[in-house]
Amino acid sequence: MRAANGRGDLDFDVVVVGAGFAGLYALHRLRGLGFSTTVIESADDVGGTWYWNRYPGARCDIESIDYSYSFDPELQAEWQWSERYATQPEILRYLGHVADKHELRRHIRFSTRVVAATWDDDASFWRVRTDRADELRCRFYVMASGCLSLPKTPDIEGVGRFRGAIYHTNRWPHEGVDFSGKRVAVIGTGSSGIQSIPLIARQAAALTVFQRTPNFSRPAYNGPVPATKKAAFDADPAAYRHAARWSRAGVPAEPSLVRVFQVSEEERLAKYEAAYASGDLLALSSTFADIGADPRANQTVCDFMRAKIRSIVRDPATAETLSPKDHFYGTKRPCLDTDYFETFNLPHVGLVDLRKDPIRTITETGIETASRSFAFDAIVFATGFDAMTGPIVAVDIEGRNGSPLAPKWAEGPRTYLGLMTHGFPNFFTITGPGSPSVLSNMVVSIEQHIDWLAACLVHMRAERLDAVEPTATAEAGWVQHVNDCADVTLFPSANSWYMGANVPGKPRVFLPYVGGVDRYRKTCDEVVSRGYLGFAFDGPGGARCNDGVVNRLQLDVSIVLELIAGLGLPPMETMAVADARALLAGMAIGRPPGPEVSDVADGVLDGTAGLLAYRCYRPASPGPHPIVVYFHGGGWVLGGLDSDDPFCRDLCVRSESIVVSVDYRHAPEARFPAAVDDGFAAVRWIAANADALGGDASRLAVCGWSAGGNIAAVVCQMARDAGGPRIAGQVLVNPVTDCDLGRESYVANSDGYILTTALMRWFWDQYADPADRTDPKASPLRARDLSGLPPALVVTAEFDPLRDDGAAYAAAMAAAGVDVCHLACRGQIHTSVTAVDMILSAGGAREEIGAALRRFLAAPAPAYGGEVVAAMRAS
Ligand code: N01
Repeated sequence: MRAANGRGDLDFDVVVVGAGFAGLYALHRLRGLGFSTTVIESADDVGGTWYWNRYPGARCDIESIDYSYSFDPELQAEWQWSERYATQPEILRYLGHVADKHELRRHIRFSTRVVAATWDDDASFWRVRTDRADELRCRFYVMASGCLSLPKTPDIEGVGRFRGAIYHTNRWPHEGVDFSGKRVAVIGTGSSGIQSIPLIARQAAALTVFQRTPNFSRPAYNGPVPATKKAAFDADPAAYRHAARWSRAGVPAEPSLVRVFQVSEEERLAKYEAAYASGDLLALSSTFADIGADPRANQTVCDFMRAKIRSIVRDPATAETLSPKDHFYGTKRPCLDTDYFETFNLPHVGLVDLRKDPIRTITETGIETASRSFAFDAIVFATGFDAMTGPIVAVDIEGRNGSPLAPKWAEGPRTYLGLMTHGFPNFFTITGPGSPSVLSNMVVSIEQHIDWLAACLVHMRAERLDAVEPTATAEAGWVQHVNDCADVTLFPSANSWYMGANVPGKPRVFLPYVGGVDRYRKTCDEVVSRGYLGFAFDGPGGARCNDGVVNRLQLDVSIVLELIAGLGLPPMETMAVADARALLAGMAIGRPPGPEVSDVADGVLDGTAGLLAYRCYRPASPGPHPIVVYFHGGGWVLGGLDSDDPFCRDLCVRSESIVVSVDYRHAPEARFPAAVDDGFAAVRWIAANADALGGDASRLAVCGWSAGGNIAAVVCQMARDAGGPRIAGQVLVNPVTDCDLGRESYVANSDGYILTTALMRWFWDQYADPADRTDPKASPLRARDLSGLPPALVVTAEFDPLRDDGAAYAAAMAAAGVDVCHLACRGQIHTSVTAVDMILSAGGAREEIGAALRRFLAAPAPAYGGEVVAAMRAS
């Protein structure tokens, strides 16, 4: 057979591995577009995961209306699901029906396994070898081999010795198993164990469940397809599918913007009860916006779920054993069940806690734990999979220059968009690592990937291109982005298969992309609209590459920017000053309040032209404490004691210092140099009155953000020139250090990141006459001498017009011999660091700031925030 695309004698344009949901759709779609395509499948029929996982109770846990193809309107209309959550046989029938309807089977090589795939660099094609000793040459090699298709080898001693029957949930006998009258062991309590245990218990004479980690599970409340769901779908299937494609998890749902502690406990519990009663897998984790990221918020769900377990399981000790305590809700995949916990009330069902009584060995007749010996007729392994990367690296794949894939991924998968990997042209992974995949409704993600792939192939055919490959830059950027996104969530804290933690020796890397189906789809579309950003093409049509990195902003920063853009606010610089101040104050309403501190007291101090208000935050530990004098941001025009209150609390806790926030006079009412003169007067007053504040004047630092950073920098210069007070350190967060608005960052980041270049110009106009702006008290970068200044931490943000201001000042101070640390925050904007508990990805920067202040002030490190995570990890 001659391929339709490109040069050379190819057998196929495309070889696809796997005939599950992904392989079947890929085959249909690509053939429909005129690409000669074959599928290689190791099973003897279609179905993929639904072919293999035939254990009792196997069914989907995303509602069947959602967990089904959208590409064929006729199929949607003709196929009616019999249950809300269809059983494995029904889903398998569905896939068989799809294969028949679209005449796919004759293009599938069943009972054939791909063992190797090698890229031929000279001819730009893949040689795909199978266990039938044949070789297929194809332009494109697509692994649609599933994320959970390679069973984990049970790492338990003595498996081979057992003389009874052994079953694996993921390789269940087609003829079924009758456990009647049998003594049965089940090892493993993930989704497969939790679905099968109640049904095995119904048959078996005795069932013993061997549990290593208890899992969060709740009732599926399965039954007929809910009328409301069906009505929503039938009313407009296309609109319904569109909503799914642009949703967070591939199922239509509105994300919550409310945080757990914004509502009363009563309201919170009512929401949890409603989510629990819904029988919807995704409902509970999406009740509040911060469940996936905030340990304390998540604990409320864990507590709720543990109470449910206690209310079902009659024996308190058994209930305790079944209650998950070592991971946050959702960080290991939660389950939906039918009578799972109820099963442990049955007299013939026992539970062994392997944490307390580990398996020593499997014997000829049963299982021996540290303290007991059990006899069984059958052992069921529900021990899971080598997820996501396992099925891919199981094939011997060699890319450019004969480089194998497995070593490249030895420290964790490296992909661009979860679709491709550098050095392996024309090799695609459907729902591969680095894509939403297992965190989403798989069918939606599968269709999205295949549609993207199909469009890419059509593009290449039109442009006469033979080879496509992501660049090293694009891939490195994506890997970073995937990790950055995971790091603001609680996922990395769990020993889950998402982290590769279930397979001994597998690197601990979060495998899927947590940014959401909608954001991911937007990203993939953006890559195409930017000329296939980050992909290099080659072929008779020429070589081309628009190299670059997509999604350079941190995930939570993007979300905040989108929310703000959605408000449609007018630019501040077009407003009257009073209106701009009111707007800023209004935007602070409802934000997270910041951590609790021991004491907050307002007072007044002597400024240069009268009294100034201040707010003093005290830590809980006994004093006297070091003191941090803080100057808020707001372009010398906006802000006050309230505007930066959460950040001051955060500073107080992290630095274990008294923080005194000073309400210096604002422009335009009090123009330059009122703000800096007030700042210096405040530092003098605070140093002189340190005792009364409970502080230690000999350990005093300054900190400021934005225009406040400008004031802090100038105050350090003034104190140096005046011979005191002695300032032990300065922390300048995104400071204004110069009046030159022509720096590169003012151009590159002029708009779109909250602080704009136009707004900075407006601030300067309010604050200082042009003639005054070059005064070092306005532009501290212009000071003739920067030597002798206190040690400094300068924090800058990548997407801030002021980025180069801070960088230039850090460099100039360092050149003058000052001890300077410059912390450049990747993917952050001007407002990130001060957005406490909102921009979680800036938490590391806040910790660095606390550490710098402790260093300057020689205070010991405090316990902060992550202690719940630490406790979880320790347990
Ligand atoms: O596998 P798992 P699964 N000794 O890895 C335990 C999807 N799925 O097949 O947690 C003792 O979740 C292991 O213990 P621990 C779904 O995405 C969906 O159940 O590692 N125990 C764990 O309890 C799911 O998440 C559905 O400490 C050992 C269990 O075995 C994914 O597939 C249905 C052990 C394995 O749980 C995997 O689920 C089924 C040992 N040596 C699956 N090794 C739907 O409803 C492992 N364990 C759609």
